[in-house]
Amino acid sequence: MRKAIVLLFVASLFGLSVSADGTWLEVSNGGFEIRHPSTFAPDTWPADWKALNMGVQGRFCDTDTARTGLCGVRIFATRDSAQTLQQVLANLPNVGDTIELRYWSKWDVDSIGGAQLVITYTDATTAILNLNLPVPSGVNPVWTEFVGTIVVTKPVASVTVNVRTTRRNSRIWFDDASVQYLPPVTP
Ligand SMILES: [Ca+2]
Repeated sequence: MRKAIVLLFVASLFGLSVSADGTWLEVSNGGFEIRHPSTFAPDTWPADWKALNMGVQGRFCDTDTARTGLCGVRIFATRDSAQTLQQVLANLPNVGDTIELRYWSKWDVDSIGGAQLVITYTDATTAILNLNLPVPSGVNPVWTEFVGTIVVTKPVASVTVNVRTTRRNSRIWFDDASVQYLPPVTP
């Protein structure tokens, strides 16, 4: 029991997440608590996430962005195209597993976006789970949780998580993104 508590404490220190049953979740730095080691300015990007097509007005880790811990992330769209933080997951699920994607978000007026899970199978086909904000969304200043699941039907080559916004001048805040692989329930 004490070991579990220490593990939880260490995990929270490093921004990792542990599910209620103590298993490790698949997203690294899903709480956005760890800054990229090469960064030097206060508004640069979180570790383990790759910024794609990102405008300079995104914001990482300040009192404006955190739902839990000290940090979250805000994406400010400067173009009408997807602006994304992306992470390719290190572990792969098995055939028959259910993948559960969760994140928390709040957003500015007319934001379009959310989180997306992209599964690429070894036969080169893909399955995509989109957890988008309600549209038209208006303003939602309250942190809101989104949860979605998808079942793995074939051997998997890669799993990628994207958090993104796609409309110019929209702002979306993210925190506590997680992915869990849930094995089939045996009777
Ligand atoms: Ca956080």
